[in-house]
Amino acid sequence: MNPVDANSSDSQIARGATADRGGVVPDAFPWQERPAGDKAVVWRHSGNPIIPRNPLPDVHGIYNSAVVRFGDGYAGVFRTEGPSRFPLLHAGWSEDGLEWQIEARPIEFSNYRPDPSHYAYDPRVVRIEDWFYVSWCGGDNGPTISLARTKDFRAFERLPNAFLPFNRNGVLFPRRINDKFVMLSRPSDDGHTPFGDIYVSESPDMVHWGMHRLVMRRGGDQVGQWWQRTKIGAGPIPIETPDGWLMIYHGVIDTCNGFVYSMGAAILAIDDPSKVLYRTNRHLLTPEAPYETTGHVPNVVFPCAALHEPTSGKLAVYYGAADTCTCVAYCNVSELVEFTKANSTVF
Ligand code: BMA
Repeated sequence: MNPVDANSSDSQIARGATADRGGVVPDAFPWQERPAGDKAVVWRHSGNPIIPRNPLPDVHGIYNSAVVRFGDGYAGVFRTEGPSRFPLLHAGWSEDGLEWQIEARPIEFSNYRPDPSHYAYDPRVVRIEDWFYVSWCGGDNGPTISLARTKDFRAFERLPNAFLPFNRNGVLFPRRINDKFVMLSRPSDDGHTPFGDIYVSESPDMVHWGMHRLVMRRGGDQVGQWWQRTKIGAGPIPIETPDGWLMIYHGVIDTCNGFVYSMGAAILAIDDPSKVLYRTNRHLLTPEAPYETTGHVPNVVFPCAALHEPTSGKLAVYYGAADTCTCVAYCNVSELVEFTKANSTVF
């Protein structure tokens, strides 16, 4: 079904992963200090991309992917594309969060009848109670939010799709809120959607979803900003802070030369994430590095995951660059919260 798995059955090391690991701290949390003289609230890993072009035989790109802590290290679900350009999900493993071993075969789901038309991309992964849940954009008569769960990243069980087509960027919160599972999503169309606002929905059981509410709209023209005027979508799993849920998201401007995807942040009320308390009125990271401006789709910074070390506040954000490779950027959670509060326009 997928050319990715045509030639091999063994796991393989994603080639070229980070030669530069000078800043990695001994507990193997992926981290580098902010470069001297750099005042930005978010800074790039110096060995980006951590998963470069052509990382595996018959895979020309791994990007927009999700990672979590697992055991003594990390596990993840990765978006791969080979010569068919048909996106599928592969599991992967890492000891340090930077050098990844990606399974050569796509994930096979139980409780699911494989369908060669069902594409899968832009996964997010979160641990809630005893399970790791995976949400992604699944093609099922159009893009919608698909769900699965796993305990070991080897056996994955499909759950029903959460929503009707068309929807993208399904992002679960890491715990129940008011006793309900909660998910952000972005209703869309069947193409390269030229619009999109973030909504929140709830479920008692990860199967039945409802109570859909608007969280925040695209826009910004009326308040003097354009970087998120065309569409927005939630990125990594929201992070719980004393000020609220820190939601990193992507914002898009449509230019005469196509979409430009940047990274921003918002803070949502802890007990009611449909309430936006703060929202950055400037982007945190925008395509500037060569691997972000050049690739299969130029000018894309697309965050899908973050690893958080609560004691130090270190945050490693994983993002797809130019729909071609996987990158990391760093920040400190309390600095990012303060920046978001100090540079906020809620509209
Ligand atoms: C979105 C999704 C993402 C992609 C982005 C930029 O609509 O398809 O997977 O990174 O466009 O091409």
